[in-house]
Amino acid sequence: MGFEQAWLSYGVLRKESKWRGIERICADPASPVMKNAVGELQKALGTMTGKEPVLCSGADKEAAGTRCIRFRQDGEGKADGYHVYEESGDVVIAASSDCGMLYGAFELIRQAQIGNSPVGLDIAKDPVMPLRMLNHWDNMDGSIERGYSGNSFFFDHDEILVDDRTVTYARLLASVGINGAVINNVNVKDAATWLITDRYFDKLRQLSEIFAGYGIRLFLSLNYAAPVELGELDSADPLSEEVGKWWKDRMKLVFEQVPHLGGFLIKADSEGRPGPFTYGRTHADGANMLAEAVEPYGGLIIWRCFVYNCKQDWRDYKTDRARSGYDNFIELDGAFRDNVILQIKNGPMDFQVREPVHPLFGGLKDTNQMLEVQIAQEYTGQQRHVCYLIPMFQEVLGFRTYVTETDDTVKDLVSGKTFGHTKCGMAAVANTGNDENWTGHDLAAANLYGFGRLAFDPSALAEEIAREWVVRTFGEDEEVCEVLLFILMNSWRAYEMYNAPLGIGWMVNPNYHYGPSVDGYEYDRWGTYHRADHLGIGVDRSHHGTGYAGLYREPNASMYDSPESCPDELLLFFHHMPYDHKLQSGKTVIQHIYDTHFEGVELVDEMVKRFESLEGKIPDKAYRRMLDRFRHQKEHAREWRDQINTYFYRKSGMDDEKGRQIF
Ligand code: GCW
Repeated sequence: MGFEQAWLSYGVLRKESKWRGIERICADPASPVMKNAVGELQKALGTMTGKEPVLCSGADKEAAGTRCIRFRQDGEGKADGYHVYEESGDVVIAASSDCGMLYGAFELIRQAQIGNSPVGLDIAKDPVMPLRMLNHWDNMDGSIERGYSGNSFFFDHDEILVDDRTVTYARLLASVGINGAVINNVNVKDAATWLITDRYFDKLRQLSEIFAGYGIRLFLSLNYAAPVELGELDSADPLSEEVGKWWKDRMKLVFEQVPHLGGFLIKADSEGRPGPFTYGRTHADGANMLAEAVEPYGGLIIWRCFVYNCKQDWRDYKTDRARSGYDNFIELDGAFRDNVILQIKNGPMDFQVREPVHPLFGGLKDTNQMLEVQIAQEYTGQQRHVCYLIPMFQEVLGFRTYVTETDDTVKDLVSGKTFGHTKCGMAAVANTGNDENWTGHDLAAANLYGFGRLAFDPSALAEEIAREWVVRTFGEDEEVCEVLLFILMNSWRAYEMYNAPLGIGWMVNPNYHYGPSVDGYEYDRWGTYHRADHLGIGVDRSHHGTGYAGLYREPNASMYDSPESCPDELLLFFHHMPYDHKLQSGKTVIQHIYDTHFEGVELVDEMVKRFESLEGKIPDKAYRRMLDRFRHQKEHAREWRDQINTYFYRKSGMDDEKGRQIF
């Protein structure tokens, strides 16, 4: 299938643009990364100005008055940081590493695209998070778990694909500073277990070299039971000497064959995946054994904390899925080797439209940690509804954990500021596939773009990121920009309004997680209940209930523990409340449910109305694709509104004070 260039599809610059005067690039690119840095500038400026800058040697200073882009080695600079500035008409990219030079080159391209002049340019940036990763849930048969943009462009029929699309993918990632990618699903089964065997080494090496040329390290998801499933051992006990040796030998081979490999991501003892529990061992035992095996090659073991009992009884009010990540890992704080990173989802449940921040953030003190978010919109409209998630991620990053007196936010923790960790960062479950536009919904590309920008620089504002993405993708038309910004910036709020109310989550159809089903998960085994009856709704996670609120540090614990101080948006996550309880907003719970569901639909109607005014102003193909999705969203938002409102109207017997139609 063909593919588009997303935000790297360059438009023509205005006549008076000062970038037009840059006729040369002075460099002697030796490494693949430097070659790409130069090549990207040539390609971009060539397309934008209609005249490709000539490459001449860095030693070649005089070329009769023409302006150039130059590279300058900067011994002082932080790894992968850059400084781009104007110097007597020329533009200089200064960095201490090749990767910094590449990021600097993409910074220039960005500046040109968003209409800024090279004259007086002076921007210096260091990546704030050391690891900025995508996690693909791609299966080797070509399907994608929770994929909403077609099939995998990494795998098909158990083979690895390496082609033009791979290169464009790497360019897109590097252009926003992403420096790691896990290409296969964390649920490692069948052929994927064989990725660490000679069946796949050649293709993996090719792929990793393309990635490395763009400063991206290739990672793989690992099957914890590989020694058994590959038929070589009877056990995967992490404390068995034989098992340890098997992994050491295996990793020696893997890293010899795929030298650019960064390491492995592991989902163990989670949702039926194998792990150390089988042998009565801990997560630390399992992770440390693997970490020891990859340590000689500088490899990392990224171990997921998404561990919970998925065979719960809905009648059981004591077991709390929200607690389980914390309960499973907190005792192990300090027990992991230095090249292990724990990867923690943003919330304690599973990527709902609203959740509190995971209490392991601020719980753990002595362990490398990474934040996992999901830009694949599993629970946020599956890339058929628009839902720009960067504002949500920003709230998560800004959350104060109180683990220390200052520098205690999630952002501080995962950027290494709080405890001086260097192995940390942020990962996003990817939203890409082989659709022409990469992300199914054209507007979902803003999440891919935004994730990279945010991980590089978490202080960037969600709205600024969105504006930049719009301009880079659709050009500088003010009206287009205004309309798409309105849509993006209201989209998460709108989705939350017509979704499950007040932080309760989960009112979706089981398995595929799309569309409303209030009781879909209520009598199931997954630990995801709303506990609604005719008097009230919500899960008591206070000290009267599961005690989950107490897992936070003060003052967060007390704030969540009391319904008086718990923020409205999370009230039903933490408390079981009567329908006539008055929220801080002054509305009752039931009236809030009715109002937000009606207003959410109205907001979507407004978004769609404004979108329709863009016909003819954005490329027709993209317009049609989006229009299709917006029409569906409009209808589907009504389905959400009516199912939720009707359910609670029938349960509570309470009228809408505004007398609107509820069935
Ligand atoms: O939310 C759940 C998803 C699973 C996923 C799991 C996980 C990859 O529904 O599809 O498995 O989370 O994060 O491991």
